[in-house]
Amino acid sequence: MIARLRNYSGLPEARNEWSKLGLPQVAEAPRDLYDLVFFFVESKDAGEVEGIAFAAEELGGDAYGCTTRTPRTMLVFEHGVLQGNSCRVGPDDRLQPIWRALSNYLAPQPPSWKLAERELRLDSTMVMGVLNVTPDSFSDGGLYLDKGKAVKRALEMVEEGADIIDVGGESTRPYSGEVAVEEELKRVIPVIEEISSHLEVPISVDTRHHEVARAALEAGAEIVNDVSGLRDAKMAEVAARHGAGVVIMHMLGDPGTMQDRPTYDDVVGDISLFLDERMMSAKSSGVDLRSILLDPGIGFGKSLDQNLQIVVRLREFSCLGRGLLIGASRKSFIGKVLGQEVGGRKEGSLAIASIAMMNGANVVRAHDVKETKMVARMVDAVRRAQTIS
Ligand code: HH2
Repeated sequence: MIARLRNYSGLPEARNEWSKLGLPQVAEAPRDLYDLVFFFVESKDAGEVEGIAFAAEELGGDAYGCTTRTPRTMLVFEHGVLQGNSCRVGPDDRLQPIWRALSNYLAPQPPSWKLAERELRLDSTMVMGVLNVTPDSFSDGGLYLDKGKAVKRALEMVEEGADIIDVGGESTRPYSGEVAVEEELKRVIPVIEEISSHLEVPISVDTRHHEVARAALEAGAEIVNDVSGLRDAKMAEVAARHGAGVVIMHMLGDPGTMQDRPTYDDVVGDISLFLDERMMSAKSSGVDLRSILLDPGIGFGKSLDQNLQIVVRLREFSCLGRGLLIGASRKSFIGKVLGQEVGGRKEGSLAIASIAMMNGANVVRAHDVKETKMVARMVDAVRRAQTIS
C-alpha cells in the first residue's frame, strides 16, 4: 500500500481529477481547498485501502472511494486535524503510511545514494551523462560505436560536469526490438572497462539484462539503470550481490508496444504503485533500500499529456521515500510541444530539467551535459535561497 500527498493548483484541477476518478460527491464539496490536505491511498489489496479509510474517518477525516481498477481512496483532512495528531504516531498507527507520505513530501528523502564503495550526496542535483554505444539510439545512435570515440565522449562529459556516466548498449526508443545479450555485452563491456580506469565518477550501465549488469559491475560500473524496473528476475540478485546502486524505472509494457495508446487510471498513482512494488521486490532479493533511486520513465508508454503530468506532479513520487531520477532529454514529447526534431530540443530539455529539479529530481539524465549542469547549479542556488530565507 502506498500513500501520496496530492497538492492541487486550484479547484478546476481538483474537480477535473475527481470526476475522472469517479468522485462526484467530492466535486460538489463547498469547502475551501486551501484549508484541506488531500491524500490518495492505493494498493492491490482492497481490504488495506478500506482499513486506512476507516482509520482516517475515526481521526476526523473524510474518505472517498474511487471507481478505478486499482483499489484507491481519497482521504481529506483539515490542516488542524493533521497538525494535532501527527506527533502522536506510534509504529502500529494504521495511518502510518500517510504520516510517512506527508513527511517525505515536505522533507524529501534521502540525503544520499548508497553504492558499494561510496555514498553519493543528493543535496545538490547530479547530472547523469548519456553514452549510447548503439547504432540506433534516437539521439546519439551510431556516434559512439567506436570504442575510442565512446571513451573520448565520456571524458568530455566529465569535463563538462557530469556526475555519473550512463553507458547503454541497447536502444529502448519506441518500437525498437530487443538486442541479443551477446551483442549488448560486446558493445558496452570494453567501453566500461576502459573508462572505469580513467574516471573518478561512477559509471552506470543502462540495461534490462542481468548478464550485462553482472559483467558491467565486474568491469567497474557501480550502478544498474534498468528501464524495465528489474523485470529480469535475476537482476535484483545481481545488484544486491555487488551492493550496486539501482535505478528502478517505470515502463508500460515493452518498447515494441509501449506507445500504443498508453492508458492509466491516474498516471502518477499507477506509476507510484508500480515503483513501490518493484522496490519492495528488490528489497526482498537483498537490495538495500538506500541504494535505490526511482524514475517514472518519461516517454516510456506515456502520451504527451501524461509526460507533462509527471513533470508537474513529480514531487508526489517523493512520498515513496527514495531519491528521484528523471530522463527527459531530447525526448519526443518536447519535440511535439516545440515542433522540433531531435537536434532542436535542447532548450525544451533544459526547461523540463529545471522544472523537474525544482519539483524534487535528484539526478537528471542528459545528453547536453554542460548546459544541464549549469541549469542544475542555478536551480540548486535558488533552492538553497529558499531554505535559508
Ligand atoms: N531514457 C532512455 C534510456 N534510459 N534510463 C532512465 N533511468 N530514465 C530514462 O528516462 C531513460 C533511461 C532513453 O534515452 P536514450 O538512451 O537517449 O535513447 P535510446 O533508448 O534510443 O538509446
